Amino acid sequence: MAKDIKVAIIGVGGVGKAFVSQLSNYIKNNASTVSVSVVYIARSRAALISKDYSPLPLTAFVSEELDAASTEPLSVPDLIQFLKASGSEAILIDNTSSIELANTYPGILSAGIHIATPNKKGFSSEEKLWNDIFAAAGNDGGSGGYVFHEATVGAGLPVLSTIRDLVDTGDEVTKVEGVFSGTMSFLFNEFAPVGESGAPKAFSDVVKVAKDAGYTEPDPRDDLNGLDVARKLTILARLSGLSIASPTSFPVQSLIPKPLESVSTSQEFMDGLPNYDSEIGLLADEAKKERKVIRFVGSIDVPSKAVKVGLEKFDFSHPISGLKGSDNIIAFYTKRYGDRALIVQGAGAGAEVTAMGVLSDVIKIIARI
Ligand code: NHO
Repeated sequence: MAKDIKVAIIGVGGVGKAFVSQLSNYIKNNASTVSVSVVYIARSRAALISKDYSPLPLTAFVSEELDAASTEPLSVPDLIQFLKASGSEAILIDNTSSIELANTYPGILSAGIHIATPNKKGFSSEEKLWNDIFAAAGNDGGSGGYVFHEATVGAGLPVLSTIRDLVDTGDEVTKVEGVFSGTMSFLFNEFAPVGESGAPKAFSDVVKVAKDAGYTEPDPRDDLNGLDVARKLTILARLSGLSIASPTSFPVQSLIPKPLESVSTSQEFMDGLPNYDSEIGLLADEAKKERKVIRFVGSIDVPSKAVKVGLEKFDFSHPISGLKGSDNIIAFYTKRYGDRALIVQGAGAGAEVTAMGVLSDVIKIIARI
């Protein structure tokens, strides 16, 4: 008999829409072995609820249907009760970036509901939340639901599954380093390309191009402050066995000029940024004279417990220097792999590849229940 699984989706933005489309295809292609019904879809202010647990239609218009919906979303306790009352295994997909929702994961997991999410907040905030989530989860033999969050680092790239496999099979991770932000990757691949001999670009111009093309957050300071990368490093460091209090408990270099930190609008920030082009331009020029480029990277040195995020110089021939577009690259140095790192590289940002990471987690959960 086909496994019967109920799914609740919270958050239908860029990633959520791509996820709904990919899940719809998965359901069609696997109808003979799994019966997956999406019974709840919610955004901040409205929800679609299938009270009799029949599957909600997963059309390309889910977002518009939510816009038109007048039903209030359920509170988390009510959602848990609704899913438990179905009598089936249930998976909650959190496609938001809400810390309030992430704070409720321990209770959701304790109720036996599984979670798949690209939301970094639950895994990269205070260490207590991380501990509470994994104490409640069934991942390591406990009685709670399974929780998977592959897309919190490197979107759909197999980054977290790789580090888990290394650790679970008895290897020892000694160092992890790489480019973890698609936005930062794009900015520096454009601003300081390898061997570029033409006129140097102004950093503020590159930020403007990236902003206009939608590669940055609406306010580019949310990319340039380094916190997104610090959150990803926190997750990887914890999986490598380090105790990390929070994403601000280690050095994180912000690329926001101090006087522009407090300006109130994104436009004011963009207007002021050209005044600071010379500082970062100088760094790039100095690196070029050494046949190097600057890149915004993160690294974890496990034996010395050192985690840091910021600008570093790399030889023209280094794999980090040769990245293209908004690709990520993550190098794992371990006892088994020795000096030659295990490298994962590819598109690390964007709705489709992030949604793929979430769906692959859903498929892993389905295989385990
Ligand atoms: P959106 O488009 O803002 O959508 C969020 C949705 O959640 C909205 O519909 C909003 O109404 C809803 N929502 C918010 N709070 C809610 C609540 N409490 N209850 C109900 N609904 C609520 O965001 P995205 O882009 O779709 O992102 C969704 C999640 O995926 C976020 O946690 C984000 O951090 C995560 N994520 C996105 C990406 C990406 O490429 N878009 C990536 C990873 C994770 O790999 C990607 C990445 O790291 C990009 C990064 N900027 C980089 O490397 O440069």
